Amino acid sequence: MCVSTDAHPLTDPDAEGVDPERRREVQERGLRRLVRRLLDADGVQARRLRERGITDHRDVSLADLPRLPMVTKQDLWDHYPLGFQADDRIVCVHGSSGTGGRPTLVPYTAHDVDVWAQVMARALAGAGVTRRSLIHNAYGYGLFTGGLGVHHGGMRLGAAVLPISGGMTERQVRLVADLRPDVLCCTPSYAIHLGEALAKAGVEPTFKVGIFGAEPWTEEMRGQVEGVLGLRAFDIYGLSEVIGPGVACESWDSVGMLNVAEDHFYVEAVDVEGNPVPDGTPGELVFTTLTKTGMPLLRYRSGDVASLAGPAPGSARTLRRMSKVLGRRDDMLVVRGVNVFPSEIEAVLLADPRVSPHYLVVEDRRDPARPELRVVVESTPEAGRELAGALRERLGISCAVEVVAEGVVPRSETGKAKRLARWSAGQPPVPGLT
Ligand code: DLL
Repeated sequence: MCVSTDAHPLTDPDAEGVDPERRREVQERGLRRLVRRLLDADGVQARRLRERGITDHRDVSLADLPRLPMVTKQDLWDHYPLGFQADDRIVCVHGSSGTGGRPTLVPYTAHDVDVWAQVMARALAGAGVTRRSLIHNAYGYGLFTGGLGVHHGGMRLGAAVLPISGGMTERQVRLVADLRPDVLCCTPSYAIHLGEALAKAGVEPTFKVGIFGAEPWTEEMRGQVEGVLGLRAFDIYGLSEVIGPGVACESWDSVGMLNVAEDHFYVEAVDVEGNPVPDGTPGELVFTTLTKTGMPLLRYRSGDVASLAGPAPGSARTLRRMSKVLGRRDDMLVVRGVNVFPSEIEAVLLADPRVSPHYLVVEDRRDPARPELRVVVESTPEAGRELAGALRERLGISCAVEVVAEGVVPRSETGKAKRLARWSAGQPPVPGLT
């Protein structure tokens, strides 16, 4: 096994390292081909384009993008199951379980799977994975894109992939001891869980790097993951609608931001009205899939809030970068008129070493006239009192800190961690909360 820490090879120099002006030309051609595919498919997106007077792909340029129509998750739900499919050469379907049990399904052509393998191979290589690596892939395999996304990319890179998937932690501990993998891929919350299980079993972690995503996590959480597993933790971002993991990923030289694979996924950041925000200002990410064929999307509103920036100075990668995701637009809590992202709460909690990384933010709206923000932590009563002060200072509103015993906050062995519960009636989201 071998992780590369001192070289940061570009697996795709023509795409990752090209002069941005030249990339823009490639993107522009990609945009025109996309518009042609959409008009030919004659679906919802074609109708909206025609309504805006666009009947020929040669009419559009990148500069026109802000006035082109957008697609939302609601549109995908309204045309469930496969109303946005634009090609009949489908080889697989993935998706996300989504809120309210409504899945979003995404059909892929062989070409799309090839693009996916390519961007995932890039992402893994940027984090130091080599063809001599063994990847312990504990993202779930199935409809969820995490498991198979890493699988495709790892194999494309020539690394070995252990498709352990999520859950059955005892078996995972056993295989870490027996196979000594150097790369861990899973959600950041499962990384902590696995790290704790390894410590409990007296097994020394063997990982050099970890590539974690699929849920929001802060710099403080990164510190915890690196501490418990003794590895370097990288953030990877993606969403099923666009391709899955691999839309953007940190590399050794990306200075805390994620390189966007913008030759395939053109990114914009917009405000609530859909107007562009300047680099450095948080906005909702909007993606245009320049090369996808199975379910191509023009200006898909992701719901994820992050800021954009140019390439890292001095890096061989010339790609635009995105910050870590601050949260989802619809996860933003508005409590007594103040906007709060759960990630801001996490930053305060995990800055205190007495607090376990397992926590839950509860938006208690049982009395609609007096909504309350409550934070359930596993810690000491003394730390709980101090946290209440620190949270008031950071957020500008007071919230109740509820201290519970270790193990009370529900853990997720598979899937994404649940960090936010909205409580308007019925059973408490954590046992014992009144
Ligand atoms: O979560 C794809 C993925 C798998 C990404 C493995 C990274 C690693 P979905 O299930 O469709 O796809 O969920 C997409 O998850 O819109 C974000 O809200 C959230 N998300 C994904 N990665 C991150 C991240 C996969 N690194 C939704 N940070 C997205 C914060 C993330 N949120």
